[in-house]
Amino acid sequence: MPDRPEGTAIVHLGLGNFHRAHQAVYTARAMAEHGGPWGILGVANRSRSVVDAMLGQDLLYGVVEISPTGSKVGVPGSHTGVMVAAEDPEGVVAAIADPQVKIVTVTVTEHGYTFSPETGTLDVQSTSVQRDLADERAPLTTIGQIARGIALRARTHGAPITIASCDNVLSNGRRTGALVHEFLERAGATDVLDWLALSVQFPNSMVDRIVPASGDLYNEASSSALSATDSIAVPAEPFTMWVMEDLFAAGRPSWEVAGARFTSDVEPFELMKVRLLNGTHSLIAYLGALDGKGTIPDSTAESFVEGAARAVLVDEYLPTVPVPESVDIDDYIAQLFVRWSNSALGHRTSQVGSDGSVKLAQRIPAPALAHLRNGVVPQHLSLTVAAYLCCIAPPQNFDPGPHARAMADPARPRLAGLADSAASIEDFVERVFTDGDIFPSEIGEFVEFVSRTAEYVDMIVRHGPRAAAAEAATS
Ligand code: CS2
Repeated sequence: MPDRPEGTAIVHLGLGNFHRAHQAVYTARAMAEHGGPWGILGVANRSRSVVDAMLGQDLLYGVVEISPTGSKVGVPGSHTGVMVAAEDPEGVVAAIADPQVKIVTVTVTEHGYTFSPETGTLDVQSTSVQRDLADERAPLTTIGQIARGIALRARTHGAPITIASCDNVLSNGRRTGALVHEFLERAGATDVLDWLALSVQFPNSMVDRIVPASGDLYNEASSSALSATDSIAVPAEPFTMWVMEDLFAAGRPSWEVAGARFTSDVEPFELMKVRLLNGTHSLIAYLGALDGKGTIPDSTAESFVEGAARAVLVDEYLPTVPVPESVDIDDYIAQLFVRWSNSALGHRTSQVGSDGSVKLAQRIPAPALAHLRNGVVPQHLSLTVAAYLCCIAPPQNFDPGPHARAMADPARPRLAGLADSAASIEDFVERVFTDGDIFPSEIGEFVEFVSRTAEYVDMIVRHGPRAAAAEAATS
């Protein structure tokens, strides 16, 4: 079993599987090698389940690394405490303001940043954002918690701190910094803005590891490897990557001993990952789900899905990515297909397809606009949007199947409203681009992209995803 960390210098917001199989593992290795006070206070947003289980397991759990040739279990042991933000928001603010804390890491998914996908600024239409702006005591949004914690730090001791976003949001650090700044300004906390500029760093980062949902199978594997009951084992693929800017206001663990890379220019890594991996992942999930497939490997095994994935990746995403010099792109792409085919991992299409309204905003608009401005309609990006709409807001009389129905998405009611009141599929798709609050309005101005997307929706509804993918392949 790992040694207990020497202190708690990290607060982590978002105690989900990804954090537990990624940052927690890098931090444990760094502490095993070099020691340090880098224990993690893990903050779950709402749910008690992982928190209770961790408390019952001495804060330990197994990471079950799964490859088609077998699995191995590791125990990171980097947590020193756990709590639920919704039950104790003041406690979260106090933890961020604690002078011993040097870093706040964040994995709250794209959805957790409460920004408008259309404008990229704070979503002031959201009632939780409005509430957090008006009442400084018990913030419930992540940006509100960080902003209030930072303000308390500034007004009490002023020790510097780093806020490290680890989500698949482009320029995640800079974006978080801008949202925190905007929050403090709107909340009238302008007295702390100078301190914020001087004493808080928001490094950009690219994070990567496929981490499916937990399950009994993994708990059993972990429990038998550890000879102790583990009810919250995290499954993960062997591949893992973390590239970040070395901008830490108050030091950091030596994450490089676990393979993390530090660079002054993370953007090419972010673009490569968010477009080639995540963008293509979305298309695989939506086409696969519409074809009745429950998992990403089962979907990728269908040649029409594999073909569409390759086309969107190579022909439409890749030309928009400045490939980092240190990356052999052919290897990287080959590895992606191997990772997506890891059938032992069983990553669900419903998991990757969830929250598409916020994920697609990171993945589609910039590459689509790059092609559209060159006079080219990117067929597979259009197909991605169409397949997404068929899954989340299916036209009447179209059943997208159980895997699409299992996808969670905050935009479901809004899109369903647009679908119900639309005069036709074309009218619906037009309104998604103009009133859907998913894509920047500029995309909707390219009428050929909008009408192509409507044609793909129509094709999926009438003839299924295979026919739509065949059409995209020949267009
Ligand atoms: C996936 C990601 O759910 C999704 O949208 O594309 O969670 C993906 O598995 C990770 O980003 C891999 O690092």
